Amino acid sequence: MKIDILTVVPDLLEGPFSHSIMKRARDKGLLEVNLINLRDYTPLPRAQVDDYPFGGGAGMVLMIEPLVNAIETLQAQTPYDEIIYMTPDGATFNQKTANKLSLKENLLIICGHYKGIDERVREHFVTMEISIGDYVLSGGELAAAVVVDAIGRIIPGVLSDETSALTDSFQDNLLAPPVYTRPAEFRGWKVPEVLLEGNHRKVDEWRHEEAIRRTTQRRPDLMEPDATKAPSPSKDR
Ligand code: 6GU
Repeated sequence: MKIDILTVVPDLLEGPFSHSIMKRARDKGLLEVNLINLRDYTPLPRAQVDDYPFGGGAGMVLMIEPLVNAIETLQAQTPYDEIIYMTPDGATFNQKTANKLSLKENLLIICGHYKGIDERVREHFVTMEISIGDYVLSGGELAAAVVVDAIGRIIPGVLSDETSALTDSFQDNLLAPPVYTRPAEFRGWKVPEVLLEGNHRKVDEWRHEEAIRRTTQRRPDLMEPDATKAPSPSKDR
């Protein structure tokens, strides 16, 4: 899978995909992430990419010319399945959307900055608009990092234990159960006995019960009949 990310601050995105699981996905050739600097595509002097909003008001707007020049140049090389614009007024990102996007071949992600991008780019090029939650970030880059991480880790073959993404929180509308590792006792605090007994059926049962208990306590909204359509779960595991 290839993900191209169009941004005015590519430096912000160098870090997130160069470590841990994302690094492994890229090293294995399962995920290609390209950072594309919008400033390389402006026809304007001094690498200008933003301008004042028509009608006045605070903040700057990313201009249509560099954006369209970049998008069309990239489109000539890659048939994108989706052109995604990261924006707080987009649809809230969740596991279901991550699962769906992880099956695509080529994605282009556009990161807005300042006040956003010229609306005509959204009308004529963008196919999907994503927010990562109800708060405002100073740009789409950190949100794009979140989305690419969530997608990248579930690409088949990325996780060494193939089943481990399936047991994540949210994959079955349940939060994940508690986990423990050695030592079995620390300061008198003991690991649940069932995990030490080696009975895999009993372990599975215990984990399922704990997942239900945890979800009922913390996120009862996920347990509702329609939970697949629930607004984005915001808590990790
Ligand atoms: Cl995608 N962008 C910005 N700028 N702020 C956000 C967001 C995106 N999602 C939540 N807040």
